[in-house]
Amino acid sequence: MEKSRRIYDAIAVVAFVIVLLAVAFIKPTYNPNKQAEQFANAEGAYTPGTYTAEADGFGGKVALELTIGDNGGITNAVITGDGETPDVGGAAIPELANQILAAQSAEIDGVSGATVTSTAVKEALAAAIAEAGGQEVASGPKAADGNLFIPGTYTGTAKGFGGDVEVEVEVTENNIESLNVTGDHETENIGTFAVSMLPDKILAAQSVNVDAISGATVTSKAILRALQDALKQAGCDISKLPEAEAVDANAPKSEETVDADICIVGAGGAGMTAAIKATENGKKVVVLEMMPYAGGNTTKATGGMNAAETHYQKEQGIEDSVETFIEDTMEGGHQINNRDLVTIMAEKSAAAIDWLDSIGAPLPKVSFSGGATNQRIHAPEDGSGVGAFLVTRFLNKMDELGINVMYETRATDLIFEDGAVVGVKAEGKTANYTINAKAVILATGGFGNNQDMIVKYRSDLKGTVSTSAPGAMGDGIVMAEAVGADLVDIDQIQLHPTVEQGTSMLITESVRGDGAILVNQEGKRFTNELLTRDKVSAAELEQTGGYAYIIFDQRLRDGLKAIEKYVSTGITVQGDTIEDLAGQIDVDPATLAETLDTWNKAVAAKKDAEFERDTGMDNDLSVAPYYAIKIAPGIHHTMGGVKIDTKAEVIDKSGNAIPGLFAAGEVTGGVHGGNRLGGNAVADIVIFGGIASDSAVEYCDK
Ligand code: MEZ
Repeated sequence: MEKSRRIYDAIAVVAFVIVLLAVAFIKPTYNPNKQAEQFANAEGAYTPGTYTAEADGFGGKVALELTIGDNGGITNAVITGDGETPDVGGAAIPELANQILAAQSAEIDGVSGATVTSTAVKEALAAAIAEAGGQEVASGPKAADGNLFIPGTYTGTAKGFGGDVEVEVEVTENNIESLNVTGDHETENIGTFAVSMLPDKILAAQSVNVDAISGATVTSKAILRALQDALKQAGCDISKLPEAEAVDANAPKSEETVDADICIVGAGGAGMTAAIKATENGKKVVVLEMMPYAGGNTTKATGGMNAAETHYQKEQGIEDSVETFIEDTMEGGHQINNRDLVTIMAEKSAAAIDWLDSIGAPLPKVSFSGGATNQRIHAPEDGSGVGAFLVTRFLNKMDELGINVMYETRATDLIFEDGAVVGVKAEGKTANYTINAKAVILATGGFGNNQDMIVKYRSDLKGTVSTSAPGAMGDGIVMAEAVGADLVDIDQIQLHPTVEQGTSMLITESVRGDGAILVNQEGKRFTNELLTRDKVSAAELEQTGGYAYIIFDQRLRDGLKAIEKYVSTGITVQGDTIEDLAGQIDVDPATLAETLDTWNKAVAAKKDAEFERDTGMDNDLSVAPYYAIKIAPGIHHTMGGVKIDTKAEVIDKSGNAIPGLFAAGEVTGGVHGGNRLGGNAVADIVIFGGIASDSAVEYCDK
């Protein structure tokens, strides 16, 4: 008896210890059914069933199938997004599904570095939950019967492209009276257009059911989500708001004719420069723009504009010469550039900087960019992105001159009669246009956003992310070819080495020009960071995983306003110490600390024994906090295009100028050869935009 009691006691002690160990060591597993059960007990459960919704992701539609169990909680979330970048958005999908199950609501955090995919999932989730009779509506305030809203002013927020977007809406019982949208971190001249254009569409529709502003989808959708948030607070049942007006794609369009001296196709930097100059020279211009806003790829330009022998360089004691500019550009372009075009660009560059001064667009900050022997890239004083800065000023000047831009009007064909171009055919939303013009300037940009053309000319780049604006569809190249234009270097497509892959955001070369370094996943530098882009991109692709981190410090951030955008977009990792930063990016802390130490010594000695970098070494990286952005190469510039001569006349396959047809900017080939130098795109658009304009004016006067 005594013996069996002792055995009992021993078994009890062992069992107790096992239970204790189990409690201490077995991690509680996440149980969606349990969560759903808890949720079902909350007021206003979802309606059981399966709900599907989709939204635009990075590479196509992202679809969500949400299952609400019998108990009213979310029991399953299946996300598909075959077009998402595999290592970024694609990799984030399982985590996003887990977040939905854990949150049991539309409030998920998203995955940092996969912003676009996360935004799409959030959007689809909000729609699916709204359809499932989300608890927010059921348990929130309710407008009186027969009314849409509880009168008052309400504020809603949602995550946009660069940070929070806020909507303040004033409503009466059944009307949206006014709307105030703020989105200070949205991309200037892209997202900011949605901020200024969408409120009118919303007021006209009296609904959240309006189309996004094309090309500014992320910001548009954030505005609509923030509006929904505010209207729900106003007791609105969103499903009662007017549906979007059905657009009849087959509705007949009117046929309109417009007469002009010069028709400019494309309102990017080259087109706007040409329009301003031609108008100042007394010509009637019509500008066609396929997007709902101007700017094109110029809006995306960040670093600056190359120019030699400028008054800014002279005032700052920077020695440079037109000859060095030419040689750097030829060398960077693998000597296949058209030397005559390069020469005229370099020769006219200082005057172009003066012209920008004259229209209130000064670029006084001069620094280094890849492949440049001297400090030559000119940027706005505070280091903000050059493109948005110029587009704003070009638009102001065009307003002042009364230049008419026909937005959302896509040129389809050149009108070619008796061997000369005499106009353009275009399609608008409600009308087809015949633009009769004495001369036409093609300024349609490159084809970096047209996957079919990328694959046609460079199948190896299929699926590569692109920094190009949505309008970079190559239309000008196709139209010019149809009237016999010759093409040059059409397979020369530039990869920019520092592109954040989740957002396709370009991390400007100026970050390296101002002193940043690149390290691989092993925490080591692997190249001279300021070699030409083709070389740096190639070196990156050889590293583990084909990516790298760009590393900089607080001093560098303070001197370059463009960086604020990267921080507000959430793609930047910040560490109080180098070791802290290393831990966050999963790099060995001691190795990263040693890399920074070696680099700082090289900066002090002005000698980089490892990779012979000799530019962008004015400051070391020693002021905490420290920053990293994970980057890899992305398509940035299509260097080939329509063949032109030094008068920007388009050349046909027999080597003759096509009468009446001129071209400038990324639609052309020959200026940049096999690799464009950073800062030469803005030089190209301003200088050749001006040349095309002068030549077209002269042609009209003949
Ligand atoms: O000219 C460019 O493409 C450029 C300077 C880009 C950048 O890195 O900012």
